[in-house]
Amino acid sequence: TEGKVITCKAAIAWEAAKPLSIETIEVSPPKEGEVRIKVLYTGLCHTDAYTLSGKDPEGAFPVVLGHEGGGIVESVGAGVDNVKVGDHVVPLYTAECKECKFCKSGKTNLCGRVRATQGKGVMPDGTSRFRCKGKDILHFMGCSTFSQYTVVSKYSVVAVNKSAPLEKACLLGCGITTGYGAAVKTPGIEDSNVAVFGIGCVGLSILQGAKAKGAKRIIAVDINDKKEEWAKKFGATEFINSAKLPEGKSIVDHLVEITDGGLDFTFDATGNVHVMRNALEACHKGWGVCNVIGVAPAGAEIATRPFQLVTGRVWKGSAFGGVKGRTELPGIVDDYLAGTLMVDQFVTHHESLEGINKGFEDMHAGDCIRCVVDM
Ligand code: NAD
Ligand code: AHE
Ligand code: ZN
Repeated sequence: TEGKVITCKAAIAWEAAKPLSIETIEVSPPKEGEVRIKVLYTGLCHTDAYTLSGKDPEGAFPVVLGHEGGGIVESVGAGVDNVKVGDHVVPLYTAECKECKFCKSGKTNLCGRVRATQGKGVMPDGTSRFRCKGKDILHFMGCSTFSQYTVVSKYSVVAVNKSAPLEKACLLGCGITTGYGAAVKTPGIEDSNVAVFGIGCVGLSILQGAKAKGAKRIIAVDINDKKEEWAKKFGATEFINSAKLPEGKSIVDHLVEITDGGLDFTFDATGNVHVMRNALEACHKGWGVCNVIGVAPAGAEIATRPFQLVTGRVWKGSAFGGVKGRTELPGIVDDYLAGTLMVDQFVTHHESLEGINKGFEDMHAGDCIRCVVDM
């Protein structure tokens, strides 16, 4: 197949807010600096549903969505030396070129190399590798894992240990790494009080990371009672249903009261801007840090009284848990293999590619942490 167009199946989003269509798609060979991957499994992340809904300001159609995948390198273009044919790989929506201002700063995992074209849904040369029914189809987040074959930049892929089952390790391509990284990379979380808002795949992974770092008190907040059992399994010491507080009591007042002035660290993993405000305001005066991870719809903005910041609370955020994918993801996969990072437990639902729309329905049902699609 090397050097040839591959014809395979993909789930295409022709337009916003419509179910995906399973289509026959043509996937061109990788050009210079590109890698073609046979995608074996993909997780369904809330962000795929968000972009499909039309609420993502960068959303463009028709597109092959999906960014939480695991697969095997089928072929590589000229100048690719970081992965080879047959490697087990995870595509990276947060690329790492190791050479740009961002990568060299030592201050961020964001990379400037391919982000502009990635946001436009094309490869770094400005064109697409996908065609269907005579039309070019856009890429998504530099990954497009809802196709049996995809093409990514060499900066957007990392090889991982072959003993890791890809049907589970695919979740390290987004949800688990995003939460776990956000917690374990937070300096000073040891010995602290932490609150996590939103107990989905991301929130559970934050709980797991906070526990691994030795946080003293880990409070999980959700509006779904079913999340209590999940939260405790992943390290929460307490669970609060913020929709069931006594009349007139806000979640901020309640948290500040039970923690003697507020939390050292809070995390938003809901994407709701009102929750982001609560997460900031529940921080301890003088030093509390709120990390925003959730993704909010186009047009939504966060607000608080500036006095909240004047008095020492910090609002920050992170993408992909602050993890540098090519440098650090293999180590996280090894943690999973060593049994120090729970991954298998996140998979609550399975679907075939044909059943992918059912997977999105499962996602909204309330008892789904992650659905993994067998491509
Ligand atoms: P999810 O839907 O599985 O989990 C969200 C949880 O939030 C659910 O348990 C829900 O009941 C809860 N929730 C909803 N409203 C709430 C409220 N008002 N108060 C408290 N809890 C509430 O989603 P997920 O896959 O875990 O993703 C969480 C968010 O993180 C999404 O917005 C997603 O787009 C985003 N995300 C961001 C990154 C990043 O790199 N920054 C990566 C992955 C996902
Ligand atoms: N494209 C949107 C925002 C979407 C967004 O924030 N994406 C997160 C990852 S979500 C993964 O499930 C992210 O990493 N953002 C940083 C980046 O560089 O994309 C918008 O508002 O335009
Ligand atoms: Zn995601």
